[in-house]
Amino acid sequence: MSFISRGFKGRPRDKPRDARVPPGQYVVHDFPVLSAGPTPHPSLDAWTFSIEGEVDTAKRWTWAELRALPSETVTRDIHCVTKWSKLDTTWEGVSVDTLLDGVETAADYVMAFCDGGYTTNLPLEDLTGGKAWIAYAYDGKPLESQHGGPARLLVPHLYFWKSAKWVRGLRLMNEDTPGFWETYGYHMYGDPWLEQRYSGD
Ligand SMILES: Nc1nc2c(c(=O)[nH]1)N[C@H]1C(S)=C(S)[C@@H](COP(=O)(O)O)O[C@H]1N2
Ligand SMILES: [Mo]
Repeated sequence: MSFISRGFKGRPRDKPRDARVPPGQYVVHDFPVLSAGPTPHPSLDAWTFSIEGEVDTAKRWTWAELRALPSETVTRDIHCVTKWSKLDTTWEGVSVDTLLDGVETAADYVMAFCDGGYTTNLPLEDLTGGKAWIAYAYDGKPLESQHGGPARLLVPHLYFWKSAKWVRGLRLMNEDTPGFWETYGYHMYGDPWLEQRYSGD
């Protein structure tokens, strides 16, 4: 063991590369596209983002309203279940905390829903506390359609299938109900550090 250990102190980003790549993953430098169906091209005039389901009062934003909310720029590593990881991806969007501000709910789970019908389920806790965003820019440019533009969910601490592209809202639920890939056997939670790829992992 070396006397000066790089991994010993500092923020997670200062970790050596290997320590940032979850087990079974390899690093890519391109940005692969993984979509279960065709890429939707919704009109921004009709676009809305909703918070609905088990909430006292549902909330809804137009595109202009969403863009007017305070945004954050974040740089995170992303991890696809098909084993590619991409380090230091930079996104801009609205924190889910901002959208949930003032929302009263007893629900513990969320179904993200999208144009095109894709869904994915997550614990509400994984979308709060500065861990998730509705992202509309990537690398300083509007998010490309193929990567989920106009806006996608970004939940980088879980496998990337939880980061729903073309997201249109969050439905709060009392029970954890499987979304699209979860119905086909993907893990209900999807922690890349625990290799929770498929149900039973
Ligand atoms: N609406 C929607 N969101 C989706 C998907 C999809 O098929 N439809 N694929 C998921 C999967 S499996 C991955 S790995 C990422 C891929 O995002 P990318 O195409 O921007 O790399 O989006 C996730 N979000
Ligand atoms: Mo994926």
